[in-house]
Amino acid sequence: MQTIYSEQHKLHHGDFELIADGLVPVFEMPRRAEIILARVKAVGLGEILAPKDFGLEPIKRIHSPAFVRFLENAWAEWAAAGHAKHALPYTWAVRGMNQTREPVAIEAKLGFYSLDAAAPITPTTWAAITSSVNVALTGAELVKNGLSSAFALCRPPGHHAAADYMGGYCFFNNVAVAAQYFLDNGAARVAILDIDYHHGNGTQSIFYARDDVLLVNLHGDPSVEYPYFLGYADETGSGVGEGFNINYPMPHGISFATWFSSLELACQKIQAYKPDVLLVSLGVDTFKGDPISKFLLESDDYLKIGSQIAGLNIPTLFVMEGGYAVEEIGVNAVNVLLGFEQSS
Ligand code: Q9C
Ligand code: ZN
Repeated sequence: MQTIYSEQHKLHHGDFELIADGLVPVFEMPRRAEIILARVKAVGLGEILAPKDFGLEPIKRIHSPAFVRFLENAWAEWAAAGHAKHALPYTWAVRGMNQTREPVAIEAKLGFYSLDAAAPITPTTWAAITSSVNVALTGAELVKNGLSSAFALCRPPGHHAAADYMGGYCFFNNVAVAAQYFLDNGAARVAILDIDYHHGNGTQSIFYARDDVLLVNLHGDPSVEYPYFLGYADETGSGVGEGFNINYPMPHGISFATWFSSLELACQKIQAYKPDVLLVSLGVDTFKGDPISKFLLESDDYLKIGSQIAGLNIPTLFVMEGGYAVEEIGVNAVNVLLGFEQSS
């Protein structure tokens, strides 16, 4: 399997994120991608390619022009306002406040375009987030042109980002942009399987009213787990999209066997949909050693996940999402790919 990777990811390295304990050093760091790349090389997974530059048009198929403009200009506006530390939001438009009028002050724009304070903007974040989308799009192009699989080693991740908000370490929704690219280049139906520990709220909100994308999410129960405000089982899609969004929320501490039975159900739904292509939002924060998560998967379990996905026999693009047990992230992520290869 070929891996698409760009060194540009290193240009995004926030200093702090806000969690219950206050501002803490970021969990989503450059070393994550470096460890995964090292493991790809160590096991000889396949060729490693640099991304092509697809420009902003494919991004604007998913993200609003105003949000793209915000991200492009955010650091310059933040610096011009006299701030030197990395930009984080701190005020949000909740029920009853104006959620549609873009404010002028950059401090307010940050809240207007975000879900939380876990996506710091640095002077070079823009270069990293555009390169991460290009990594996903380059993988999509390879699969569109006939490869049976590819691994987009995206960083920063994307599945918490919606059409017009960032959050949860995500800025652009890499998997959503890649899915749209397939649809714009000949695919009639695509499926997205999101196995990151956290619900992919951004991807869900982007495709919620559509029937050309089947989205299946396996994740921690949002009543007790981030992102808290989306990801329940009764969210099944709207309008023509009714039935094309499927959530499998699961409680903290569930066994791999129970988690895997949800994966089997997910694969049945995907099989029945007969997609032209499958995209996997590949998070390995389901690992027992993950510092911010509460599932208990072990490294060998990831081989079985890859094998199960291979059983679908659909051209597959893996898109990297979360995973914060940094020393083990390479073994865990690449085990999914090895399990896939061994059963293909
Ligand atoms: N105590 C991804 O995995 N903060 N994002 C959660 C937990 C945000 C995770 C706080 C977690 C975002 C792509
Ligand atoms: Zn996650």
